[in-house]
Amino acid sequence: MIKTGVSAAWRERAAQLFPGGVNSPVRAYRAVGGEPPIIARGHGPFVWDVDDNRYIDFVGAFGPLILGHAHPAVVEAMRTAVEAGGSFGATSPTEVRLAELIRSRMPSIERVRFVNSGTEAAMSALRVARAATGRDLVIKFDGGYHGHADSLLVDAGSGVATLSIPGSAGVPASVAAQTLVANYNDLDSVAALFDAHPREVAAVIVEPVAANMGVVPPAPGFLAGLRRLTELAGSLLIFDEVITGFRVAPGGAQELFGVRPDLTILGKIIGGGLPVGAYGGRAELLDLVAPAGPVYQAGTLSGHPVVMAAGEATLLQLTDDVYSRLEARIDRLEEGLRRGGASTARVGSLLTLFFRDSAPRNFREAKESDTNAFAKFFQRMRDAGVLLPPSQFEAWFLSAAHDDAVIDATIDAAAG
Ligand code: KE4
Repeated sequence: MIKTGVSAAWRERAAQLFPGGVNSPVRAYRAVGGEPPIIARGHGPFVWDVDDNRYIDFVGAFGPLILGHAHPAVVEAMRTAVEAGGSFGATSPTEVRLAELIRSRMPSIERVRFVNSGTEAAMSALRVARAATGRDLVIKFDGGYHGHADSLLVDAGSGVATLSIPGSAGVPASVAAQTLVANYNDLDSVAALFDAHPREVAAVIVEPVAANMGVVPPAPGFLAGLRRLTELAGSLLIFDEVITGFRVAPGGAQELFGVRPDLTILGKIIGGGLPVGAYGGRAELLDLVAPAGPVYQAGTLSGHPVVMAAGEATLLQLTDDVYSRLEARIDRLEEGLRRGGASTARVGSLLTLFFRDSAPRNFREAKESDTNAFAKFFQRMRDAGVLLPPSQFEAWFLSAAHDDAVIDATIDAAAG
């Protein structure tokens, strides 16, 4: 039986301090109901709440913890950096080493700039694209999430030629109007926007594997089609690899699908669980960024040595053997879930179980999922000691610490 007394007291204090009692909306469990846990610690594939209830964790801090919680090599690297004095406001060897590691695995990234979140990385990449092309409009995809910068919090306008409307209170209509919304896996919807706005689009920004509508893989030819359309239009192609970077393959989705973007956004795994983001790409694009060029972007704690050390330690652990183990484990999990009749979608160690007759190909189809059925499933899994991301539209994040026993326990819990 789940104990909840201590958690309730912490939730009460948090409710007096934070909007909705949380520091990020999804954590409030509004999509699944029930009271969110207050997590005290994690180790390997497990987390414990303050009532000492143990859960098999598929949240994994929403993606960074591909090695699992408190991996000894990551903890040791962080400890060393902290004991050396954790922050200097100056270039340090760790950020140089991490950037070299990133470039060695993602050769499209000739230059990179570290920032402190995926949001910062996305907004900065758009600024570079607008400076490089002298154009204002950006195309994103319905259901694509790239952080909470104003210009990326928009909803599709009523028709192809119409401009977007704000997707959040506080986003000015004038800002939303600079963003156009296409349908994922639908190249015609992208071509139509380019036709309606010739020579006005600075960039297309896309999650090469959509993971914020649940996992929706790119249809065959979709990413190559975006590469072709952007080249024809003189626009840049931006891959948001905050989730897929170093997750779905050693070189991310751009390696897995063989499509080279002009700019890449990174986050999560490259910080080993600490606050991080990065944007990178062709040298002549990044050399537009201050102090090398006219695009201003700055950050007090960018390249923070402890963050860089955690990211470096994480990437160094991500060997071919670890990726093979992740593939074998997610295969086992997906096969087990499908035995129960579920619809699943997965790429690499990202997986979503959809309460829908078949896996969706875009956000409209994803929204047809039975979210009430998901919420009931979520609570049943939680009661069985398995913590899933609290939304039908999130990915399950497997780690290298999830062994066969943990996978089998998850399958048993799902079978009910
Ligand atoms: P942050 O600003 O949250 O570091 O990164 C924003 C971001 C950018 N791009 C993609 C593809 C992302 O998935 C994210 C953030 N991911 C969500 C989970 N789907 C973070 C969880 C949360 O918002 O609490």
